[in-house]
Amino acid sequence: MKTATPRYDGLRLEQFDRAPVDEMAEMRFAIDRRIDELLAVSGPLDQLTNAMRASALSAGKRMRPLLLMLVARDLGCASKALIDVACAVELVHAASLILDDLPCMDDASLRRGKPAIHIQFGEDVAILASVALLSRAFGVLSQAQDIQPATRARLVATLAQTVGEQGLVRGQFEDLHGGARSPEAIATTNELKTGLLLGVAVDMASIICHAGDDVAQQLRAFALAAGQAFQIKDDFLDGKDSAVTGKDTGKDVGKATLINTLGRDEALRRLAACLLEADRCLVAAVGAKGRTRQFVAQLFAKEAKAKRFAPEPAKARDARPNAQLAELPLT
Ligand code: GRG
Repeated sequence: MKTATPRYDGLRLEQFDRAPVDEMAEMRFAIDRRIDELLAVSGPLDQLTNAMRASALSAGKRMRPLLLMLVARDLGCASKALIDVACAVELVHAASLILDDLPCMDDASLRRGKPAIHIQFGEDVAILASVALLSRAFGVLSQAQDIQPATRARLVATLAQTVGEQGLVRGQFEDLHGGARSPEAIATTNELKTGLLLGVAVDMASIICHAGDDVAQQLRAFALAAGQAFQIKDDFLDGKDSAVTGKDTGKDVGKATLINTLGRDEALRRLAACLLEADRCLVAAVGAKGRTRQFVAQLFAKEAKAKRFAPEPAKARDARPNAQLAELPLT
């Protein structure tokens, strides 16, 4: 029996009083500029440094650091530590993408519209660059300014747990070695390899901003649900033209993904249900007018426009993002 697709009202962009596209563009710019500084050339400008910089500074969405900074903003917090902590999370993400693309893992040749790092610099340099980026991330965190030592230690421990044996690494291991498995097992893998890094971004915002336990829990639940939705969206991109996605096409053929296991319609239904849950938790944590909510709405604007995704009366379905928002690189 077919289940009805849940409606996700958080996707109606027009409900926000102002489209702070400049504010988000400024945040992105500040993140890129700070990563550029954090990876400044200290020794010779050799292939290792070039590979680290090419990976971290190439044209990604900066979703994780933006999430951290937007959640902090929604919590009314403007700590000077935020930008460095946000960049540390992005460095971990960059390190993970390098490893993910290696021939022994996903064997991808295209990333963010450019040859993968191992194609540009060789496998040996790619692995070393990944380890160096990971190490740099923890170094940045350990030196974050304007933050109590105990808080800093908590941030380091939280990120270490997220990356390690029970975190991203476990998720990648399951992805490579888990074989055919149930939708629930696939969702668990997705949570480990994608959700946890979004989760840690909002956890770190909660820690720095001294959010109460209830709010922190709702924010984490939001991030994990959004992570599930995002991984399904990412899986859908696998079938799209690489000129549009900047990634290889067809890497998921024969892989245990929710689309391959459940079919496209049911996967889309799950995506909508996860977004609905993410939105409910986010609104419960920081209210309906937050910037994070708008960011999520932008990320999923294309899905919101898909008729099958949110079958509802034409009037309520008018979810066209304004022209400025549509310009953001959100593929
Ligand atoms: C030791 C850091 C480390 C990791 C080891 C390789 C590995 C374990 C994990 C890989 C996990 C991985 C790559 C998951 C995919 C997550 C995902 C959906 C990536 C795409 O994220 P976007 O769309 O990418 O935010 P951009 O390019 O916009 O940054």
